[in-house]
Amino acid sequence: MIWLYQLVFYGVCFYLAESKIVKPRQETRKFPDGMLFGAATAAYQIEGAWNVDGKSENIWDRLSHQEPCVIKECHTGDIAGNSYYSYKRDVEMLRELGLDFYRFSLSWSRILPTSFPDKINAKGVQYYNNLINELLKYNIQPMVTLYHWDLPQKLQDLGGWTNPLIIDWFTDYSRVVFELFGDRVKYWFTINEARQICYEGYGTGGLAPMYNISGYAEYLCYKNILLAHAKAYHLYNDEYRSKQGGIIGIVTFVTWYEPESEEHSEAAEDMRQFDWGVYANPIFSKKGDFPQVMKDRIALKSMAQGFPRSRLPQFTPEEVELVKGTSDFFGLNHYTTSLVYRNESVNGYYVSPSQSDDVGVITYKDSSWESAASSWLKVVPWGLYKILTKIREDYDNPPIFITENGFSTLGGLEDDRRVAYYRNYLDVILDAMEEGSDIRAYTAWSLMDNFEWDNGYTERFGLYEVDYESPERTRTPRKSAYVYKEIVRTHTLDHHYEPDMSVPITIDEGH
Ligand code: PNW
Repeated sequence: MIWLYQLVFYGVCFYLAESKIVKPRQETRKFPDGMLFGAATAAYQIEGAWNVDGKSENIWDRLSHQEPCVIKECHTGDIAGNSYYSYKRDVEMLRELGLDFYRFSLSWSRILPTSFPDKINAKGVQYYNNLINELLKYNIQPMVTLYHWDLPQKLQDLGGWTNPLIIDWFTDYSRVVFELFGDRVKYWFTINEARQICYEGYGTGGLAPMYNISGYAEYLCYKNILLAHAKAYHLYNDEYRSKQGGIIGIVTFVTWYEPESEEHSEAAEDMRQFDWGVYANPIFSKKGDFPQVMKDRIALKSMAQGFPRSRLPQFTPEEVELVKGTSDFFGLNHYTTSLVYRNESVNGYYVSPSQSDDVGVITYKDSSWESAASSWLKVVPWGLYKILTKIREDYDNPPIFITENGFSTLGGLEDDRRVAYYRNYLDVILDAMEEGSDIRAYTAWSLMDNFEWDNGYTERFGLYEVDYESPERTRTPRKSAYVYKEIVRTHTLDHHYEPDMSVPITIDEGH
């Protein structure tokens, strides 16, 4: 009789596991040995020293000094995390965590104060040489972003990313950077989050330079930024790759858009294409070019609105070829998920023309989803799983570098909700890997608290807390730092590991 019960019991367990109703989440799961773990920051968010040693003004300096102030609590990046002076402590933190790499960005206006290569600022270069050499001394790979939002102000005065000349300006800057640092830097990211630069910077006014010219300016930016990226890629590929031996790609901000219900699945796909397919399709798809739905929709609307041509500029066939395939990996920044439903009618809800009107959907977050301190950041791990699956299927399973993922709080060392966020997102990364996704690297955003753009220092993303009251901007590890360290050390995800925070975090042997 017992055997019959046992048979039924195991049968039920097997059914539940197979049907994924119950996922065996309690076991400890292992990452492959070769998987790289790191943490990220960006120049303007941590460096400070905004006007010393020859650095010139960039668009975030200008914006944060504007009066009346537009940044929360009138914060600026003038001192930020003071990393221009504290970079040795930053590297020490990376060693404490036992990380394989550090993703940081270069300040264009620190290296080229005129914006152009006529003058190279030796002191700015020295800072990055010091940082890179300090990292390499401890076997930590520098992964370097050329552009993380801090455009030299002079180039903005000339139209910034809406002026096609920026394709050359960015390529010239890239050449300087490959020449200066390429002997030691083997991982390059051209552009961080073109979506935020173009759509938030020129379309909706959320980020510097805070233009509000949606339906037009961001579309100019999309084309220019893709071409600038592609030219920098080809420059590296043709002139530096063989002698320097690194890899290079772009970093795309990917939100998962889930249809509110089955009938809105086309609306959700439209939104994905307008939001990030706009960068991924030209680079990673077989056909290249902007997504067809964008080309068709914007052309149609433009005609109806009385424009003589589409507001979305076209790529020539040569440009399509130039952009296609220009990333050695998919650099993926991911934080959150939104719900979508179709809404064709503008009815005063959206101005027309605008990108929102062009895409014709409404997005929102489920009120039951757990929220971070950032209002846009809701905890939805299955969204990342769906993204990883879609990238694998749509773009022929490219190698993926997760270049950012993280959670914001209002501060405090006991950051259990950040710990849970990391564990739950890493769990779905393992799910996707088991199903064939080629994920090579994972990057926590952020190594430490930093200037969270228009939110100043109010929202905290750091594994290390920064004390903005202390002149040296003292850094203290949070619970998440202890937990991340253990994940990296063991290459294992153990949901039950509890660190002893009374023991100081120290550098393990070999780091
Ligand atoms: C990314 N949003 O930015 C950036 O790469 C980082 O510099 C930034 O600190 C980090 O994510 C955390 O925000 C975003 O409002 C900023 O949707 C805002 C949004 C998305 C990404």
